Amino acid sequence: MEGLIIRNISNEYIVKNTSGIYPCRARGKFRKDKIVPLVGDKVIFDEKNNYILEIKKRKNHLIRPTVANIDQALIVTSIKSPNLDTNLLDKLLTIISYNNIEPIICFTKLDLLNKEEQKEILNYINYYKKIGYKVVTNENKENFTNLFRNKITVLTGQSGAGKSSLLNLLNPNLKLKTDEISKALNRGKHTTRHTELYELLDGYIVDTPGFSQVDFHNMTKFDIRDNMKEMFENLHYCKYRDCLHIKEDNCRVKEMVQTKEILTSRYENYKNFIESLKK
Ligand SMILES: Nc1nc2c(ncn2[C@@H]2O[C@H](COP(=O)(O)OP(=O)(O)O)[C@@H](O)[C@H]2O)c(=O)[nH]1
Ligand SMILES: [Mg+2]
Ligand SMILES: [Zn+2]
Repeated sequence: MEGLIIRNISNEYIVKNTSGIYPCRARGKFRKDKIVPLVGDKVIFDEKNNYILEIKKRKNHLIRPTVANIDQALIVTSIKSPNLDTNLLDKLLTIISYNNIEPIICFTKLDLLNKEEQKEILNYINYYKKIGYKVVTNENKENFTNLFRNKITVLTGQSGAGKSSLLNLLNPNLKLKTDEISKALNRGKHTTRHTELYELLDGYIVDTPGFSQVDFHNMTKFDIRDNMKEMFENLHYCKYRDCLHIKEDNCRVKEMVQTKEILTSRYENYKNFIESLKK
């Protein structure tokens, strides 16, 4: 049978499909070949002897948390308290795209804005939509209908952004703690860390936030350019085919920054990311 590994504790793998839930072990052959099945793996298994026989080809895998085949990452982004951090948002968007994961931005705390701030923030929200990112807000549950269906989603975003609150909104049975202090107090107790997928709105959510340490790893400046939508999509209008949009003449991106068609903060963050590689 085919199934999905939804949980792993030491050498036991919980495999799930439409017929049920099966605790399985990995075949000895995997250990010999140094292959470790991961939560998120699609597998073929022997349901009578409870053995995983084969692991399907992975489309990606994360190290922390250790999960395979992540479809999308929900970047929970607070716009006030903590204030909107476009540098972190743009960095996450870039790194997540580079990992073949579709990023989705979820803006939170819109209710804390006054009229003037609302206008300013709407400008950002609309910009990210316009350049083609999926954008939602946590203002109501309906915004998430179908968003998770048949997908594996990992949550990310700075602490205090509203990740736990969002999950509680989407599934009140979860009753996750929403204040950081109690989380910090609990940390010491859970010595055996394990990753789990849990069901939410006809899909799966990874139980641990991802991308908590964000750096560009072994990405090149071209990887950064090609994983920021407008830096990549306008490249073919630039004079040079390998234009990095920095010192080159006849650069379409730089023109668009001048005319404000590209958000200043996006371009500044882009330059800052490229610069940070040199260190
Ligand atoms: N006003 C307002 N507060 C929020 C919203 N979302 C979360 N919070 C609050 O922000 C704090 C941090 O939220 P939490 O879910 O623990 O953030 P996490 O660290 O990302 O899991 C909590 O006090 C929440 O009640 C929102 O949309 N509006
Ligand atoms: Mg939390
Ligand atoms: Zn250019």
